[in-house]
Amino acid sequence: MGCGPSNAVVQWDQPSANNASLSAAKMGMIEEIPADKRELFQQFFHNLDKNGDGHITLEDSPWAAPFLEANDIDGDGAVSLNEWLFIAARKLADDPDWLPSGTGGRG
Ligand SMILES: [Ca+2]
Ligand SMILES: [Ca+2]
Repeated sequence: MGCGPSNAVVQWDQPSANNASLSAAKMGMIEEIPADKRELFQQFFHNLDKNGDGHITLEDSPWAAPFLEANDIDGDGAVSLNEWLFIAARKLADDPDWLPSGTGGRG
């Protein structure tokens, strides 16, 4: 009868093949981010990703330029969620209380 074959669920928060530009070691650092902070970082990322395509690029906003410079590990002109989480993990390793500041300036 009417059995619809629709199981296509996109799991953006799982490291997937086309988002795996980071080495296993780097992914390991991401794994070590405490769950609550990780959620916060993901939220931060998605706030910055204005067009919601899963990458921070200049298309999202002019402020993205310095963000790209600081966080674009593989130099492809976009910061993926994994890249951002890795940077965040590195910051956390230095300072366990580190939090991303300001989401796009004041005013
Ligand atoms: Ca974007
Ligand atoms: Ca990149």
